[in-house]
Amino acid sequence: KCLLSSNTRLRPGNHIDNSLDLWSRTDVKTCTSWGAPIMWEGMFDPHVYDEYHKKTGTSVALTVFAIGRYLEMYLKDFLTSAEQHFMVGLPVTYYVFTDAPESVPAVGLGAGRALEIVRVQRQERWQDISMMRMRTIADAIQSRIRLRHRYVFCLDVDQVFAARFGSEALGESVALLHAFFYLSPVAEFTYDRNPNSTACMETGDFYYHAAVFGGTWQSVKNMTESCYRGIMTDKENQVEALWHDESHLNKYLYRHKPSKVLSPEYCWSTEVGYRREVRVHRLLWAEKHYDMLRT
Ligand code: 2GW
Ligand code: MN
Repeated sequence: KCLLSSNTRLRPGNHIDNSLDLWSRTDVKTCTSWGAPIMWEGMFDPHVYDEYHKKTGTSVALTVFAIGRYLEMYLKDFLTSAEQHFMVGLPVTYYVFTDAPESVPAVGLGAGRALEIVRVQRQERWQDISMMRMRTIADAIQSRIRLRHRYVFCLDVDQVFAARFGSEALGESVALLHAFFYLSPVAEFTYDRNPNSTACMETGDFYYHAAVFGGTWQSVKNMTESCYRGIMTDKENQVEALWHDESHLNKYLYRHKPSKVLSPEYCWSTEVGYRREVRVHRLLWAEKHYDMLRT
């Protein structure tokens, strides 16, 4: 029931050009109720976006955290695959936040691409490792990213790029549909429902996945600062949102609608099984080792 018909042909800046039918999807919803595009394979011309962003001198910061065992388990594949697929042809700087800078693997980088390591404290609880990212990202935007990059993307490290994750994903504020819930009704979304948490919400638009979010540095700064404030207020009240930072992100994005939404093609899980409308797997969840990690 969430499948809407549409014939949209997207241009950078979200200008819709209906003059030709070459770029369209009729099997999925391609536009939110507030007019933001939902990016599915087949509804945009990648070259048009790439040319636009090359011409306008777009530069992208990609933040990723690799703390404790996540460094040895995931970082190398994440970075190597990003070099193959993430914003290829544009200047990209990886900001790797880690408690073990000396263990960051050497990865060959393409022209215009750089990697910076930022040392961070390791938190005792894994929930805090995940939640503290909001604070750390906001600080890094303020101290360095905003001076050099127009756009910021913030990703989990436990995933691997498998196909183009390109400049069509850039926008003012960008959120991702969670692969488990993009067809589910609101009642099934795993929002925080505890009225004592600042992340509590009874209804919403979508269930967004915190493994990928981004936008201009200004909007990502607002997003992460606001989520961090919610997390800290909850701590003072001795509550923790159901899905930690992800619950706070969902609350923020309900109040501040994203200007662009990414289909689950941008972060797919093979656990979901085959879905005809998912034409490409651009980024895939890596295998979880909860038994080893969440102890
Ligand atoms: C996290 C959980 C359990 C044990 C360890 C960690 C952990 C996470 C860690 O030891 N080191 C570390 O660097 N992290 C970072 O936090 C890493 O970048 C990782 O991708 C991120 C989020 O943790 P992750 O990927 O294990 O959580 P998921 O895949 O279940 O993520 C969703 O829910 C999280 C909140 O519980 C976040 O919102 C995340 O963004 C969501 O994708
Ligand atoms: Mn993850």
